[in-house]
Amino acid sequence: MVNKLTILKLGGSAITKKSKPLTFNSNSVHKISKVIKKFNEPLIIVHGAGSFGHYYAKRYRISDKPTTSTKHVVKIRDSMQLLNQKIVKIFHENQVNTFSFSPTSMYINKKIPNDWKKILQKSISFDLIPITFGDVLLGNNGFYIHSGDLIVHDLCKLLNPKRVIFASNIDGIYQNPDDVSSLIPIINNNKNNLKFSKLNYDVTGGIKTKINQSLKIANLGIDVQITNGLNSKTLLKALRGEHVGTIFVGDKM
Ligand code: IP8
Repeated sequence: MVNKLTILKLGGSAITKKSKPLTFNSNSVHKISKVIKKFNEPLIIVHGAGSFGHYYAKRYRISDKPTTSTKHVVKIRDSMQLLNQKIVKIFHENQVNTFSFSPTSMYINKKIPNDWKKILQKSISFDLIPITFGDVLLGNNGFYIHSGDLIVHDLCKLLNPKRVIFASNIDGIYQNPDDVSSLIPIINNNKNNLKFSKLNYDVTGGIKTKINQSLKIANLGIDVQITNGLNSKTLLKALRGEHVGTIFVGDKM
């Protein structure tokens, strides 16, 4: 069962309106849930924070340094739980049965303990889709932001899925983001055919992180596909293993 598993990361840009604080994209989540309904294979979903958690993380300037402020922690946690509830509610309305886990319950000392392998596999064997999300976690120096992308990487180490899909609001990785014809179809990790320095991206943007995480997962021997979660057709194709967007070919280093 395990190697049939797909992990889907729903980026914040596919589930919230990123430019408007605390604004949920219910239309998009309805469409995504209909795609998932058609995909009858073992699945785990991790979702991002979008204009919910990231709004507060930026406002309180704790995106990359821990906080000890209870007010900050409460605001972020509340916003992420609210976002998760909104997503799960729409999934359930569309008969996509999920089982939601808070990352605070999954992590001990920045790791997901092995026992979670059984818990997740068992949930999947009951035809449930485990769902979790980027959140604020307790570390040694206070609470810190833990991205859903890192959770995907940790789940890959634990469960060795056959494929990871990152669905956001872009069709894939472009050599030049202003030129739609420059989409990179395949990134072969070992051949290092991706030259970061040549990519015309703002290094502080989310794409650079996405590329780094995708490379790390591909290094575990798992294929990673970047696709557009706002496009139902390509999302379903990606889930079914058809080549859309950009594929990072899994290859153990
Ligand atoms: O959107 C970030 O998760 P991401 C989590 O997956 C918070 O990077 C709370 C900002």
